[in-house]
Amino acid sequence: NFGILTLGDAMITLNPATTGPLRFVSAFERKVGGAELNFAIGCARLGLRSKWISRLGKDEFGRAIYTFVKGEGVDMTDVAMVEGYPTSLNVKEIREDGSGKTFYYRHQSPVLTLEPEEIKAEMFEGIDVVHLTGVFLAIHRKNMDIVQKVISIAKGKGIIISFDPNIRLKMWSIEEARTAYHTLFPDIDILLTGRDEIKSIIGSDEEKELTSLAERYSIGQLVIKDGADGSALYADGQWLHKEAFPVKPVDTVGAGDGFDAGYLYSLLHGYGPEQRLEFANAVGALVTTVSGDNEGLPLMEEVLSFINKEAVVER
Ligand code: KDG
Repeated sequence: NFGILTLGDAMITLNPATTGPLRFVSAFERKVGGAELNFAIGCARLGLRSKWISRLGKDEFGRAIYTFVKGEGVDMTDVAMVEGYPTSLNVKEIREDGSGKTFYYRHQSPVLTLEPEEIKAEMFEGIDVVHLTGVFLAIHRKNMDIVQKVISIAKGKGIIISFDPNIRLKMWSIEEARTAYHTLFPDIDILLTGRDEIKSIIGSDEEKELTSLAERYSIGQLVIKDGADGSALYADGQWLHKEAFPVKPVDTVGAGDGFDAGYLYSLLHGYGPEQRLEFANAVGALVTTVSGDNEGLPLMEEVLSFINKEAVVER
């Protein structure tokens, strides 16, 4: 079986019980979130060996996340619980159309205790893809050193490097984000990014500009996530588009993480370019049909029956 590795912060997500502006919401459901963690869970549900490097607070919320993630079958060998840093918190606001806003309480994130020296070659055993995202980079400037250590070990072992900018302008400025992304682009094999996101990074989402980004940095696969408009891939000198599956979204948060998991799963399993986009679109679409950042991440059989429009026997 194939193995993927990612690293990043986890959060307790407080999901509003009602839609509308947060200041009028008085009841919440306690859930779990974090972009890289959602991705790791998505990979595990699809059946990949999924490893997540992280730090959690040594507190009740940290314990809740630990148990939940372990239950999802994610390899947590390199997740430690640390004193003095509370587990991060994310309070969500959800509007009637499923779109959302995020309010972070993560200024003292436990991942701040992670040091580059703790990243060791043996953590990469059996790993085929390393998936990094901009959220981890946005937490603290020093995380760039950790990411570069990860990349240098991975490259030495011939591991594929995948990157999702996952821009979070509540956590850093567009200028800081751009500088960090451009530092990493030369090392990236697969770039998975949202259309609006890449537009804010390079100033355009025109095919010509996107092509020259991929060519300039030798990014072998540039994947554009376009939500309800599907997705596109630039690889081997060609563009390919795939339409989205029509769904009624209830919560779009986490769909991009699911898409990434679906794309990398299908790549590792030898799917062709069009099938990769179709599979990733399906995973992303399914995520939006369930409330929560990762509850909608599908099992393999759910993706297949969704794509093949099979009737599911419920009782
Ligand atoms: O991609 C989904 C994540 O954004 C969510 O689970 C939590 O905002 C979050 C983050 O920064 O990881």
